[in-house]
Amino acid sequence: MIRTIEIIRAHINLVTPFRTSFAVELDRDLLFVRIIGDNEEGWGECVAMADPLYSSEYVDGCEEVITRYLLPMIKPDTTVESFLAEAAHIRGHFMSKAAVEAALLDYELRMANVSLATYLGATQTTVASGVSVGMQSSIDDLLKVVADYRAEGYVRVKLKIEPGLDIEPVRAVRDAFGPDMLLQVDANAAYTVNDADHLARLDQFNLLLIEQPLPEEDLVGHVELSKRIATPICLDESITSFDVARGALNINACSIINIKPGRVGGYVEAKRIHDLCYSRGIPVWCGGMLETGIGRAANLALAALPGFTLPGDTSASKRYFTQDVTTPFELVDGHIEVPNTAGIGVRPIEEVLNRMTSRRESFAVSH
Ligand code: NPQ
Ligand code: MG
Repeated sequence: MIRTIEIIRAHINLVTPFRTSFAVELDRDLLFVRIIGDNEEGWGECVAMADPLYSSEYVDGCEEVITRYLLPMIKPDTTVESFLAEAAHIRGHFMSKAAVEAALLDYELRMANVSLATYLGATQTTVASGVSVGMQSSIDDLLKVVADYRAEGYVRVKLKIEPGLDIEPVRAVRDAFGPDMLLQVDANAAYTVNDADHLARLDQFNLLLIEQPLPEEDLVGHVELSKRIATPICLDESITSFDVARGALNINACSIINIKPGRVGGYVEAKRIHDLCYSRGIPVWCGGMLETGIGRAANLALAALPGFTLPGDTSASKRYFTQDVTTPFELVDGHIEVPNTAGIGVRPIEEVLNRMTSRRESFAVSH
């Protein structure tokens, strides 16, 4: 029986500033959900940023939604299934729902002694790892950073782009690392459909894909853009649910999807999107939100499903953090091992998490 739920707020520094078209991030504001039962506990990590710059969600807002609306739904005998049925009445707030779902999943699967990977239907024991490279202050710096990641073994490179910091950096990386390196770009919605001719200049670099060139709501703009550029369009921010994914595919707004469990309301919804794409031959890959080992472990389980045929942003812990909250995930031959013990397969290292923790609140669960 579930007895207590904790909300843990913490803070972790990034090893190096991460610049995207929407922000320069130096650190990460963390929110964990901890479900405590009689014999087990379960952990979930909320992926929301401190500010609503990637999407409308932000971590203080998530804490409000979780404590005000979602935690009261949890009773001693709540299951993932019963929680999802109730939480469906709350509109939106995908990242809040995903954090609670993840904790319930970990709790339930630990009690059943089943790994999240097995539960989701994983077919791979390791996952090919890509790296997301922030914008750098010069092309020389960019080439150095990419060279370091290549030396570490990352099998795919994703460059963050924005208007004016796109063609030349991509050209430089393509020239320096050759035609065979798997290379893609992510605009985080920094363009408009009027930039179609400009974006068509990226076609010459044989990119795997361009991720989210236009705003989240502009699905129809992506349809138009897809007719004017040859580079495959992959959606990230736009895909907030199974229904949106199906619609985007039906109208040809994208030919590839970046699946982030946090963005779509959880691992169950993420699996539904995977299954849809798999049945249609649409490649998917697992995105990242600078998760600690808690969220990273669960993402690896998802990324081990058969439809994840492109390397994801599931990088090693040290890409982002000097000291991860869990035992660090490491790259071996460009791959990361999928946890195979019960639940998400990892736990926070208590003293490490305590050092980072700013606040911990406890909620009693009753009928
Ligand atoms: C993306 N992630 O694919 C996101 C964007 C992103 C790995 O590129 C704090 C929290 C900082 C979430 C920076 C990658 C972030 C963040 C970037 C998400 O679009
Ligand atoms: Mg993205």
